[in-house]
Amino acid sequence: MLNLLALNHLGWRSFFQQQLSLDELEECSVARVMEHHRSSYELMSNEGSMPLPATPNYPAMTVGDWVLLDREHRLIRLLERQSLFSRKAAGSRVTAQLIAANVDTVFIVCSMNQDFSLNRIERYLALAHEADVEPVIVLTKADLCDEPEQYVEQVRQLDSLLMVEAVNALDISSVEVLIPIAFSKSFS
Ligand SMILES: Nc1nc2c(ncn2[C@@H]2O[C@H](COP(=O)(O)OP(=O)(O)O)[C@@H](O)[C@H]2O)c(=O)[nH]1
Ligand SMILES: [Mg+2]
Repeated sequence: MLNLLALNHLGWRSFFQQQLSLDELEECSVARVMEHHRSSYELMSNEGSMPLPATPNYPAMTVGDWVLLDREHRLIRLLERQSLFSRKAAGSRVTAQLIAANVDTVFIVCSMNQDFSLNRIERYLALAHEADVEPVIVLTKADLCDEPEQYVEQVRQLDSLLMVEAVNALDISSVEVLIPIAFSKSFS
């Protein structure tokens, strides 16, 4: 039987649970891919971490993926992803290189000084949208900047619904505003 409380902390959601049959809920276990090595994956489940040796017939998996395992911790199947960051592999037109799966929120960080670039923020926003991941723009060095509002306004012009936070990254009480945003998708 799945220990849902522990799994929720690993990012388990109803979206994944709905992919399991009642028998699978009773008989199997689920785990999340934490690391991807050359010949194995490192998984985390509510029983702790465990290696999964890679075999050629496995589907392509990446960090963040959820897998269904049998009692002997063998792979039954890869669960459908809620989101996926990938890029075209170098030198290949067809193979995608998987970067991370099932990310809820991505923070796009840019400092409010001469390095500030609306174009760069837009490029990252496009990647987030392509991946189906909620973007949050984090503008740093608010303490060194005369008019942080002016930068926030520029970003808002891209998309009025976009979440934008101006912070002093060196001040915990300032960065704290990001905590509820990071966890807003948990337990849903
Ligand atoms: N005062 C202040 N310093 C910061 C802030 N964010 C980063 N730094 C410092 O700036 C330096 C470069 O940090 P980094 O995060 O790479 O910022 P970047 O300049 O945008 O690349 C480091 O010494 C950080 O400690 C901030 O919000 N306020
Ligand atoms: Mg830097």
